[in-house]
Amino acid sequence: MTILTRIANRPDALADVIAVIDRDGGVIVEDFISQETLAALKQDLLPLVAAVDTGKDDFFGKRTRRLSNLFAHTRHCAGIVTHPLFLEAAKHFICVPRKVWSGDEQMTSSCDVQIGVGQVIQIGPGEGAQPIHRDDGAFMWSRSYGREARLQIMIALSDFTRENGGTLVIPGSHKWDDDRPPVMSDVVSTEMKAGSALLFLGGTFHAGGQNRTSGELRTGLTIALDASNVRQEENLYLSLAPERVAEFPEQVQRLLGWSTSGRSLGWIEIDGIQSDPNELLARLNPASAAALA
Ligand SMILES: O=C(O)CCC(=O)C(=O)O
Ligand SMILES: [Fe+2]
Repeated sequence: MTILTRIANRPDALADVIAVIDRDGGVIVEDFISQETLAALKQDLLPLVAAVDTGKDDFFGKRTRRLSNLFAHTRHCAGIVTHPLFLEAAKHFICVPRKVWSGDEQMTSSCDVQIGVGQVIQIGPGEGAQPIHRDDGAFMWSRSYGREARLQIMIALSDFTRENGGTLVIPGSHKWDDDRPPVMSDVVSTEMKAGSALLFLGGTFHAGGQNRTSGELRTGLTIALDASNVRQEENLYLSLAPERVAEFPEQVQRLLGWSTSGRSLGWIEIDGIQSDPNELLARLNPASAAALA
């Protein structure tokens, strides 16, 4: 396959969207947002993106800017996460019931979906291709589970082209086993107009593309809907005030969840950088700051 399948944004398109994602691991939905929403998102977010620093390594991109915490900056993401072609497709792939035992009773258990991350990703001229990866690698998800933990959307805020770094996708790779490596010769570029969107599974190999242009910014807005069971049982972020957490030794703070898992889960954006949340506590509690230093 050399191009991704495109589907028009119509209310009756859900079955087609699901069928193509099931087959290819990803699909382009054309005109996913209206031109008014596109303009409003750009107005709210692009000045903030311009103000953040670029990434510091090849994964985050030394010529790539990322703005997180999107719901703090704009109201226009609400219609994205509730759009039926995204939300219902996410539920279809993620909220697959399974049987669990409670005493001698076998019951059906399921999960919901929740927002796992939201980011504007702006790839600047001269940026190389990101290493090809599966985003559910952060959850240590395995293909052997036979189920998905994430459906992600990448909305084009600028046009996405092969030259400016349109997201690279390996169609069908959500069905590969854990040992099969991704290779560049299998990728296809996501080419779509501003306002259109790529939907892809957490198990689909993909990467930010190389920006070979001399002056074009490739700007995308991505949001992940994730399995809501991938979380702490007790919501300690709400039940303990940060000031209370800061009173404990750093080791306990981290056990309470104020930490990252690997480098990709549990981070908080501080000064435009995806940071260890323990840094926030360190600011509340100088003793903990000394321990971190
Ligand atoms: O910017 C893109 O097209 C994809 C970025 C990505 O996959 C990531 O940062 O995990
Ligand atoms: Fe990714």
